[in-house]
Amino acid sequence: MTPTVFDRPDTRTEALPAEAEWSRDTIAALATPAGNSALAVIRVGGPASRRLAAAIFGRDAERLPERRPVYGTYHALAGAILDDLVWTFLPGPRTATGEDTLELTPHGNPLIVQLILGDLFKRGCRPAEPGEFTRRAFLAGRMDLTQAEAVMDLIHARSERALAVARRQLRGGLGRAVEGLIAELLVVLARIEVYVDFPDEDLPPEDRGRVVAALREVLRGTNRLLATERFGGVLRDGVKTVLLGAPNAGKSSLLNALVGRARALVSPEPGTTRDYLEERLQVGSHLLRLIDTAGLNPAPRTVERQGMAKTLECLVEADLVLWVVDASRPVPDLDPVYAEHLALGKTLVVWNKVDIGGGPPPALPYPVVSVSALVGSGLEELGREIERLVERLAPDSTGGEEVVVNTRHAEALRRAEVALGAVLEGLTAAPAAPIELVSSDLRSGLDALGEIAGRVDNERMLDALFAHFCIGK
Ligand SMILES: Nc1nc2c(ncn2[C@@H]2O[C@H](COP(=O)(O)OP(=O)(O)OP(=O)(O)O)[C@@H](O)[C@H]2O)c(=O)[nH]1
Ligand SMILES: [Mg+2]
Repeated sequence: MTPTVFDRPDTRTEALPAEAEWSRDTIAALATPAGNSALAVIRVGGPASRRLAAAIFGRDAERLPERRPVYGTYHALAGAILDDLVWTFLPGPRTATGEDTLELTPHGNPLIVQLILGDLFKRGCRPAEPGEFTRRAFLAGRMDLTQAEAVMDLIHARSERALAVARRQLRGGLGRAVEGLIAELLVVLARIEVYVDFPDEDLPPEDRGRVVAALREVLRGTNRLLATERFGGVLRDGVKTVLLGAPNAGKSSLLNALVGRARALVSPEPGTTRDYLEERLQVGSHLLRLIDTAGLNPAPRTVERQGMAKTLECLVEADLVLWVVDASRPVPDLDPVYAEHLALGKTLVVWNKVDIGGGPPPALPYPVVSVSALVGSGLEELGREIERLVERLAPDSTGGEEVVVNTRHAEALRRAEVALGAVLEGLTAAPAAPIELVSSDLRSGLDALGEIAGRVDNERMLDALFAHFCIGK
């Protein structure tokens, strides 16, 4: 018996009619920040866009200039002139949302913007919800959910590296990776489903072998994706970098030297920094959250002890540790409580005070960079070394384009993993689990993966997701 290829219906298209009903109104919003600026951008989207453009600019709706900017005068419904501006009419379906779209670029005065928006609402537009334009693009099948999320990542990215990853995701990198796994699982499902209707027949050994091998492959794939979650956090929030070391080693001086101003208190007295403090800075293509901490005193007083407890909290969550060591003094022993968090791939020794320092850097298992926080020497080298280490936190992108998952994707991947693990167990147990059970677990795994790209129609999930967007996007 040859298994037939089982093709799941695409729930996206099934969901469309109802959604189209919901999105039939024409929406309008300011797409640029509120405030005074040279120009502002107002976006109008929906079926009334053509009629609106014609009415506002006194044109024939059937002979509207399309896809090119036109200079015109905005006439409000009441007859007043609101601004001279450039407008562009984009007929659907070849637009971001698939709908007719009108873009207005008035002067960037909040009053003008308010008057124009007020007029548009009087003419029957509705204020757009946050992310509603992108949501319409998603519902129109213009992009999958990972791409919609990438739009927001692109807007909020705070480092070049985060931008690059968002751009790749917008191009569909992550979507393709997940679709690849789904395609493999569909073949597996097809092989299994054939036997659901024939309860007396068991899965032949060669089929079972192939199915098990394919499942293991998919599980490896989900694992690879899950391993990128941490780097996703690094891209989103910055690299949590902790300055660690003995009192007076020069941690605060180094923070100041790196951020280029006297942010932290510095003094020859040990124990100056009591509470940790954080500063953001760009290093190469990365954003660093640099955290200065209380020095590690082997014999601390009460307040110092409290400070050191906070240091430990920071250390546990650190992506990167800069262990600052005073070069003019013997290398201090690190308390094992702290030392155990200095993992090899994420620790850098900063051999500070080389301007007065004695010998060469000691032989330590970590890379060492010689600097003088006071004079400002060695900082470029330190930056390069930091960048090299951060890049090592990036997931291994061999064998394909780099993709990075966010918390929502990871949560779905973990559910897929559990379901597929159950499938594997069911197939390899003796006696094997009933094929209906195996197939039902497999479908749960497929559903979980489908959620990543938004194949599953889940109104509440979409509401929650798009609520984080900006209005006008
Ligand atoms: N010569 C020299 N002195 C330095 C250098 N870096 C820091 N110092 C001095 O070392 C002393 C301590 O510097 P801090 O930056 O306060 O050291 P810290 O590690 O933050 O110390 P705590 O906050 O007490 O843990 C100050 O007097 C600094 O001026 C350096 O590169 N060369
Ligand atoms: Mg300090």
